[in-house]
Amino acid sequence: MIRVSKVLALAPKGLNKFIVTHTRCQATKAAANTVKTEKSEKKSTAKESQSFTMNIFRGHLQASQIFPYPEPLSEEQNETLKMLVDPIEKFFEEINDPVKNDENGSIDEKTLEALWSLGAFGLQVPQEYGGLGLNNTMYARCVDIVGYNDLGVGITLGAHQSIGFKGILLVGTPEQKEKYLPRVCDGKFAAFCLTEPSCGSDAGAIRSKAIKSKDGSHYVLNGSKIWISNGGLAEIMTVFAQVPITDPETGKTQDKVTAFIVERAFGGVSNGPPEKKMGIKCSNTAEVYFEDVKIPAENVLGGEGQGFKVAMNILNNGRFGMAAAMSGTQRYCIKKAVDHATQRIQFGKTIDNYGTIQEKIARMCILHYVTESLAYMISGNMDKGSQDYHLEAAISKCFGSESAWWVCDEAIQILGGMGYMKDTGLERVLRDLRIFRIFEGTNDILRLFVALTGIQYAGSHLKELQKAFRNPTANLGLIVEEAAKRATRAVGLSSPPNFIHLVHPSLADSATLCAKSIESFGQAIENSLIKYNKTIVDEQFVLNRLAQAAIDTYTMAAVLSRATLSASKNLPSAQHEILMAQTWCTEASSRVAYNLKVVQSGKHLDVFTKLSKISKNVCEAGDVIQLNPLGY
Ligand code: MYA
Repeated sequence: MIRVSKVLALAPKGLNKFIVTHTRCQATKAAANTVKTEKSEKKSTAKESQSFTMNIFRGHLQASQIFPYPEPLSEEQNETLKMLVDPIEKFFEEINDPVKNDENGSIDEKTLEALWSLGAFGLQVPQEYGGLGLNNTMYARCVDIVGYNDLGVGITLGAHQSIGFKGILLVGTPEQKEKYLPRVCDGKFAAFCLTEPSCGSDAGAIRSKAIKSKDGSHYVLNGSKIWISNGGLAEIMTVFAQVPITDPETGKTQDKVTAFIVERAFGGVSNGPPEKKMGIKCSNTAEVYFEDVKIPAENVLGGEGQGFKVAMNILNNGRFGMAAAMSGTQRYCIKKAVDHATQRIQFGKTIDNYGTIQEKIARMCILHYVTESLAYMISGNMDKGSQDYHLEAAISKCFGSESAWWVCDEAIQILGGMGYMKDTGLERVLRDLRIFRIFEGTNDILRLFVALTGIQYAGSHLKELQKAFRNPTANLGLIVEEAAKRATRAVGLSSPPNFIHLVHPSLADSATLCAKSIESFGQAIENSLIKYNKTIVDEQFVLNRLAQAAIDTYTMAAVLSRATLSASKNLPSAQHEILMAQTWCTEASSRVAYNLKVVQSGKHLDVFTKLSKISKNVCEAGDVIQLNPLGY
């Protein structure tokens, strides 16, 4: 169960009173003018975030990570990347065989060796440690190619560097980097060992335990992990375990998750056989066991008791890579579908002439465009030093994995019977894709994460308002600003956060739709907070729809930014991109409006109650309730 640990406590009554009083008595224009002069007085204690998504929970537009669309590569970096793209593509054309990998359930030595010698296992490791030193954008481009060609190989690469040793890169000490990074670039596989039978989505529920020796020189680790990608291959692992830690002030001892760098060579590390899976079969997935493993104290990663944060950091940091891979996979599926649709003649015409197929192809291409825009927007922002990208990264993982699933499914539909045949290649991709909605944080958990983190942010702002009312003279600016906002909203004169000046003129209407979504989203969040207060954390039917509205709103902003950049550069694809962005914004904004209506309408809330009851009935019975119409 997700907890929102920070206080969401609001004063709904106080807030309501405030809304009523101020909407009645304020002249909107005068109030708005006062806001401008008083703004400087505003004292904010809530942590301000640069994240677009976080801010829409307050109904604010924070465009600094949206406009302009990031272009973080220098000329030199572009050149380096181009030199790398060719050999990677050549590797997939000439050496790697995804069909053979899938059938064998492994990648042969020659293929792995080719990947090691390309430097593909150390893409982001600084050159001083033997890696290629790529930034996130360059990494995204490489992963995009991998996703196009072979997701199983992608997982072998990704489990190694996106999560396996990422902790060392992010929070390792200079000594840890010095010792381990050269090895993980030179033939030693890494793995990320978090999941246990008792700990899937609930990452804090780890049972593996590490006890510190009396002299403090080492820890002894016992426990086991399941479904570890590269678990049977890894020599170096990031392992999470509970460590009993005594608070020097209270003397109380508590288990706290701690991250360790564990070498197989320490002894006591073993693994089970490779798991038999639906897809990504060539990647190795295994249980890993730790029996009295002696870990030197200097192998604690990120500080004793800091393991949960280290794990979240690693996962947050790598999620954009998933979107980049999913973008490549979608491109592969689209290519297959288009090749077929433009050649297959039915009823006297190639099938791409029919509206049904046209709608499928257009929607596939738009989903791909959105996914690609997210992946490179997030990696670009990270490269520019952004720290506030967690919600966006989670969104990109959900969006990319769901889009890829849908795009692959539609590609199979376009190919008809041919799509269902193994030889066409889409059947393998569909199997490979299924796990992407599950691992690295299930999409369901990530949606709740997005909704609750955003709500917490909005809640902290409302709490600040509540505080401001206790001392109105000292907080006049904040109060007047809020009053003006509410007053204009109440009389229907509110102006949504306007950003048409940031987009290409042909996208002005789409930007207005996005802006309206931001405004009504902020309002819906506030209403939900006032209605549910702290119990919002238990309203998952509502939270999922709020998360969906956040996803739609962020994706609108991302494509508006990218299409604007393409238009400003006069790219040959600009008009096509504008078409896709316009179409996406029209449909996404309608979905936002619908989802926000749903969470605020009694009729729909009643549907949630009914759905919950249906599920409870069935779960109590352990099976569907009704007999079939024949009664036996
Ligand atoms: S690896 C295993 C994947 N497992 C997961 O991802 C676990 C999912 N669970 C979670 O993320 C958390 O437990 C949730 C937190 C979200 C449920 N960022 O009380 P809390 C802070 C930053 O709410 P919980 C795999 O699958 C929070 O603010 N901070 O915690 C390998 C609070 O802070 P404070 C966060 O109830 C697959 C504290 O933590 C985050 O447990 C192989 C406690 O919060 C966050 N996200 O709920 C893939 N969450 O104490 C290969 C919480 O300060 C890779 N917090 O208030 C391939 C990739 C490359 C692709 C290549 C292919 C070609």
